[in-house]
Amino acid sequence: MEGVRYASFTSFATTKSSSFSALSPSSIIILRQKPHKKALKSISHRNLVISASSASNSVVTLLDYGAGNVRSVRNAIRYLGFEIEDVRTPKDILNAERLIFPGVGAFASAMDVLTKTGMAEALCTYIKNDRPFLGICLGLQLLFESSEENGPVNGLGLIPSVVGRFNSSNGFRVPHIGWNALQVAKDSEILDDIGDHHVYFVHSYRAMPSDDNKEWVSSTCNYGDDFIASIRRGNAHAVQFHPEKSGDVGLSVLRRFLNPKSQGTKKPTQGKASKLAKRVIACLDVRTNDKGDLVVTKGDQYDVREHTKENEVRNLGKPVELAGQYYKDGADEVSFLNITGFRDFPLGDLPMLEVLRHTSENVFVPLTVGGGIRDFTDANGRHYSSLEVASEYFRSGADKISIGSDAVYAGEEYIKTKVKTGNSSLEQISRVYGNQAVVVSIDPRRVYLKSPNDVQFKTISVTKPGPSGEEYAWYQCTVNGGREGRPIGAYELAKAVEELGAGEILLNCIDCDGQGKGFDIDLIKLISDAVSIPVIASSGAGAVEHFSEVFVKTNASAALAAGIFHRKEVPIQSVKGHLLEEGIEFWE
Ligand code: 1PR
Repeated sequence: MEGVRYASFTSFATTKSSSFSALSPSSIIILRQKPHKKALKSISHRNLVISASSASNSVVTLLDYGAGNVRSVRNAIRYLGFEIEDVRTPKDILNAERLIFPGVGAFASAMDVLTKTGMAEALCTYIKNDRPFLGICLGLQLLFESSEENGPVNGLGLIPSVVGRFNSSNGFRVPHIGWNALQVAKDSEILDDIGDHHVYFVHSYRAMPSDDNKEWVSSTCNYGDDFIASIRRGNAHAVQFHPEKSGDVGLSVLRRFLNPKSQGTKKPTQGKASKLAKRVIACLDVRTNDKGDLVVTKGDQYDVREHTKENEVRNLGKPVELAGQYYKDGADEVSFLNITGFRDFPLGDLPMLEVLRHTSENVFVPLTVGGGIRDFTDANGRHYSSLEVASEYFRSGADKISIGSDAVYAGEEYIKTKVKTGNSSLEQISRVYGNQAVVVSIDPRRVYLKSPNDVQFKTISVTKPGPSGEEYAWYQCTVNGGREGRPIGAYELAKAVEELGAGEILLNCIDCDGQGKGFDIDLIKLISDAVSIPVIASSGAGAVEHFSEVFVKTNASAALAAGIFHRKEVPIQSVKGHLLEEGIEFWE
């Protein structure tokens, strides 16, 4: 994950891979069909395993230089039936049968560790000797001459060109997060199943195609500019996207690299470049119920208790099972919100970490987890920083973490002092893991006003007047699961957290939560026009039309729903089918 920064680059991973016999059966996966208007009901789902592949040698060498979470890559490799051996010395690189390099961290720190340990030289020799190599994300960028990321910083120098930052001045949101299609430039073999399917990107820096590097470029993608999505020369491959997070199509890329001989010769497919797809996200609010079980629950304007005599916590299923189901149904991402995290200590919440570990073994799209990310001192006086809490979530399989209450306090402080202290959870985590890994979850409540001058916060002229005919409203941020209103508006908070390093905003709305009457378009328009980072519209989805409405009327990058999916009222595939009919691009 390019842009992910880690505090310590000192040691190589020492984890030994689990034994091959314990692995899930290797598989060939049929790609999901593009939804067709006439065949929406029979859209095929993920993970249709049709036969086992058997590579002659099932060992993959993984270059994990200890800089962060490559758990998803490990999970995907194991899911495909391969055993992992970690690189410990440069010699392990030279002796590898096939090498995967999932680059994580910032360019400069990665180059520093590769150079100091002799891995840089070994990598160059290995690739020059045409040995099977697959670089992922930063693992692609490091092959280039240099990068502008905190630089210029020299790279491995194998491919001409400088890695630069996306230009956000032309309205494109940076980081580039989400599903995009590729323009396949030449036969790359590992991309043979991609065609028009989208793959998942998350990055702020990219290399551009030029005459100097054209013999390397196997595909490009367009996001404001055309940038290099993959390279191939002989047995050297590298991809800017994340195959381990791109669902079936991503697994097919990995499988074709790991076991090229098992494939028949296939004509390279010509993918057509297209816009960044709108994402559909399934959200699971989880908490422990009164019996002590971790359950998926769902609120009605944040009230998750049944209105019965027993007043039980609403129980809509088991977190790992439901997340797995949503992945199979085609969710572009899955989010877990530990909704009692604000009062319980999440690292004491081992079941939640277990949920992440188990989910990430079988769910190959991005996983976000939120709830309770803040500094904490336990009963024994041991202090845990928010960074430690987040790190534990990342180690357990999260790709992004989401901060609620703590981001509100940080935003208030920043607006008051205009000083970035660097100490807030938001700043610390984005500095170490990159801003693309940090989502801020905002829980606003609509407050109607007679006049826009009644508050010091940004107000809107509402589409539907309030209960007493009010024509204006502001959106007051809350903390602690909506229990406490704070003196800051959603607009002010969104702008502040963008400056503090948030990579994305999850925009809930307490008034609309669980109501099924549609997203709060006024709110989502207000916020998605105010910031240049992606905004996820949340709360209120009740029908497929609500998804197209929010994408047509606002600049939201993604739409999230919970209740309609949990209660099986609207399957994810119906949402996608509807978006297709409406001409709204989503991944396929
Ligand atoms: O403050 O950092 O500990 O984070 C707590 C997190 O838990 C926040 O992200 C906050 O939104 C969430 N949360 C806290 N209490 C509740 C609750 O429901 N009582 N859930 C809660 C909020 C909101 C949505 C929901 C959508 C879609 N859930 O994410 O899934 O509104 O629902 P719908 O499609 O059914 O309308 P911290």
